Amino acid sequence: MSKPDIIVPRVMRDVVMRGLAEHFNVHKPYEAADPFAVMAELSQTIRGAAVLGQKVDAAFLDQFPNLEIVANFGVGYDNIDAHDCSARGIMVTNTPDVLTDEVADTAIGLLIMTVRELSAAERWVRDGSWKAKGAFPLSKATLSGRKLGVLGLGRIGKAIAKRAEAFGLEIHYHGRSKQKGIAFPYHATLLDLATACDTLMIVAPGGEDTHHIVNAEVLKALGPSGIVINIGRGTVVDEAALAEALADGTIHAAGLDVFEHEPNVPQALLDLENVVVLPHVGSASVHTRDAMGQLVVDNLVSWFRSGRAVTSVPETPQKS
Ligand code: 8YV
Repeated sequence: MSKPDIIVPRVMRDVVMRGLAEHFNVHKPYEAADPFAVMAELSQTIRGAAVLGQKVDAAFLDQFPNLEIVANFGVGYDNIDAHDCSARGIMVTNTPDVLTDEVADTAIGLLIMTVRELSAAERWVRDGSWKAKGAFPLSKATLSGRKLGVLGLGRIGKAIAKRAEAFGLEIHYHGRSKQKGIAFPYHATLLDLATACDTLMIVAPGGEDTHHIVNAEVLKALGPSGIVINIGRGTVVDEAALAEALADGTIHAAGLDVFEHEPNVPQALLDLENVVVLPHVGSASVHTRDAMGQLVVDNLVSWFRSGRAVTSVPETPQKS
C-alpha cells in the first residue's frame, strides 16, 4: 500500500522528520523556491499535516479538501481553528502530558526568579557590581506566605499547584468551572481570584475566550505586592496595561515566558527592572521536545493505521 501524503509546512525537530519519513510521503514546501506553488500542486493529495505554530484557519483548510488530521506540536493549539476542523470532520491532536512536568518546573523557577530578583542578582555578579558596589540589594518580596491564584487549573496548572503547595503557598483557582474533587478555593471570576490572591499564575490557553482577560482591573485587584507569572499564552495579558501597572507600582513584579507577538517583546516591558523575561522556554528541553515530537508522529501513525488518534483535542473527540 502506498504511504499517505502528509505536509509539514515548517521544519520540525529531527525526531519528527525521521519518524514521519518512515511512515509517510512527507512534503516540505519550505524547501521549495515557491512554497505556495508546492502547496497548490499538492492540494488534492494531502491527507495529514504536522504543524508547529502554523496558522490552520479556513484558508489553510480550503487548500486541502482531503485533509483528515492536523497533528499539532504543542499542547496549546490556539494556532488551529479546531471548531472549523470539527465542522469539516478533520481530527486535531496536540501534545499533552509529556510536557506537564517540564512546564510546571519552569513556572516555579520563573516564580522564584521573579520574587527574589534572581536574574538581576546574576547580572550583579557578571557585570562586576558585587566587587565594585558590594552586596546585592535585598529583594523586597518573599515567596513565603504568598497566595497563589492559578488561572487555568488543567494538567499543567495542577502540576504547578502541587509544587507550590510543597513550598507552603496557599492555592486558589479560577477557570471555566469549579472542578469536582479539588479542595483549593474556586473563584467564579478572575477578578475575585485576583482580589483573594497576591500572586497570579497564568496557565490559561490562548484564543478568543481568554484574550486580554488579565487587564488593568485584574492587576489592580492583585495589589501593590502583586506578582504576575505567565507561562500560558501572551494573548491572555493586556501587555500595555501590565507595563503600566508595573511602572506605577500598581503591582510589584512580573515573570513572563510568553508574549502576545513573539519573538517581539514590548520595549515598555524590557525597560522595567521588575520584569523577568524568558524566550518561551516552558517545555524547551531536548528530553521534553523529543517526547512532544514523538507524540506528533504517534498521532499520525495511529490515525492512518486505525482511524484513531492518541491525543485528540476536545473539539474533535475520538469516536468510540
Ligand atoms: C512550545 C507550547 O513552545 O506546548 C505548547 O503549547 O507553548 C510550547 O511547548 C510550542 O509548542 C512551540 O514550540
